[in-house]
Amino acid sequence: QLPIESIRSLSDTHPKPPHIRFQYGTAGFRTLGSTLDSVLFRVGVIAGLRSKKFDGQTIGVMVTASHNPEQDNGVKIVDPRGEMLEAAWEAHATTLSNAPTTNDFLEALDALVRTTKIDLSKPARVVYARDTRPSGVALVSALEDGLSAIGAEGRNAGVTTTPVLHYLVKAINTKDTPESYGEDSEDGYFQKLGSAFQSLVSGRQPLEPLLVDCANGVGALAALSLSGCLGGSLPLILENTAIQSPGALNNACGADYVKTMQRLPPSLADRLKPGQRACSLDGDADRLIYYYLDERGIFRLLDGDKIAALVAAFIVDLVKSAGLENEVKVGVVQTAYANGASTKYLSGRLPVKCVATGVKHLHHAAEHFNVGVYFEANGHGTVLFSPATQAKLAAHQPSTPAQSTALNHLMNLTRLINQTVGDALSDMLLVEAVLAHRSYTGVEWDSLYVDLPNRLVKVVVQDRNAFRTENAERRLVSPPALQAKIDELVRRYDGGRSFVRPSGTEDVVRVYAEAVVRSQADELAFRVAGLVY
Ligand code: NG1
Ligand code: ZN
Repeated sequence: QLPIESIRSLSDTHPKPPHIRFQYGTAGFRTLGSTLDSVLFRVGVIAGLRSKKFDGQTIGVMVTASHNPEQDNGVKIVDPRGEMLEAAWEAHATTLSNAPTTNDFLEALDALVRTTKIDLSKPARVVYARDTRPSGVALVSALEDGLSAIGAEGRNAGVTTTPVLHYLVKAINTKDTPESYGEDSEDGYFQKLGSAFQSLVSGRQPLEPLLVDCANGVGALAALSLSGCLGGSLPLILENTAIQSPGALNNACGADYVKTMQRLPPSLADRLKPGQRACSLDGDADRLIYYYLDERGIFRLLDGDKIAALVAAFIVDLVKSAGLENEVKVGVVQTAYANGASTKYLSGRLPVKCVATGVKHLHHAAEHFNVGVYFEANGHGTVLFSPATQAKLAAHQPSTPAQSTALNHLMNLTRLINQTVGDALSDMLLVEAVLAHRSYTGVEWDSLYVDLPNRLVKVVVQDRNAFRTENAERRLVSPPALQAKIDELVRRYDGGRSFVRPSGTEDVVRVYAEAVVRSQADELAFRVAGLVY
């Protein structure tokens, strides 16, 4: 039986605001923080039920709105293996969050328990965390009310990054098992990353200091803890660490700003010396964008596609050096936003798959490779080593010292890389390890291929649901005839490519365009936007 009275009395203190429709989208619930009280309460109850469904395994809840402005907030649920919530439950979460009254909420809960056959006598455990947004404090206490309403045991992981929360979920659920993922604490995670990184770079030329733009968010705290676990192997210069300054979060800084504006955060203008590497995290530290100033002081972007190219080529070489090239196949997963030049570069070397936007899709596609490298152009991604591949690495008997070294590096990569979700800090160490091995500066890395100039614009439309796509979102099927008009325009641009899709996180339609010449990419984007409007 559902604890109806306890849910009822607490639910009444977290009423759903009328006239707002919530949606569990690609990044969970995400909107103005001040409207999310009832959603957090209900997510607490849902997470408790989800845990019961998994026989008391721990479920994660992360309170964040990532790269969005400070006044926004959001919440997402993490499944027992540290992965995103299963799609069917996204729909349940949407339904439950929109029940107008407490009675409707109780009825919907009852229906969920029956249709998904939840055994309510099972225990429920939930670990939760938040980013540095001021609205997070009250939202966490609404979440805690939801947990106590359903009788779930809560563990507060405090203020930390999204990927740390994912890690904790997996570490807690594998604790004391042969698959143990590591110690279930933030410090345990950073120790694990730090030791894998130090093994990977030991004996190499020491790395030049790296400038890290922390977006004035939780990444500032995490990067500081991490740097304490690196044993001086990588000096970090932390910038934009003002987590207490109202309005500073993601404001004119952070990975999303740098990628979208294709420019340096103004706050770094006097900080970055030509040739020096720098990177930006986003507000919950799961996205990473690199950049540098060339010898003329011109800003050069090293985005998620460049990270994928750097990392995939490195892993392919290690696999070959370890004598495993016939047994371990490396593949790359991208979305339509990947720069055309990156797709060309990669597909000449490896299998490359294109999937719909959203980490979930990339992650699932990457699981089909022995080693799946996935990065969104915006800097969100990671590398997955399949369980069979990890077993193969562990069992492989190297026949030369060179094979043994390469094998060791591969094993350290499996420890350095967060296998549950993209992590800006783990990815940063990955990039730095590859640069150290290759003796690359930003310039050499950048020259793997030359990006096609591109432009991404948002268009506010009456109804973004009128826009439906096919072929991994590269073509529109509706509104009718619009795709034919886009095709007609694209044909007129040298190296032109453009596509239109509805955003899953904002009430807009996105238009992407690229072409051989900068001005043409801009023009194409704005003309396609004109067709959409
Ligand atoms: P939408 O709003 O669906 O385009 C954005 C990003 C995605 C992904 C999600 C989740 C772009 C063009 N889109 O999705 O890649 O990161 O947010 O955060 O960058
Ligand atoms: Zn993020």
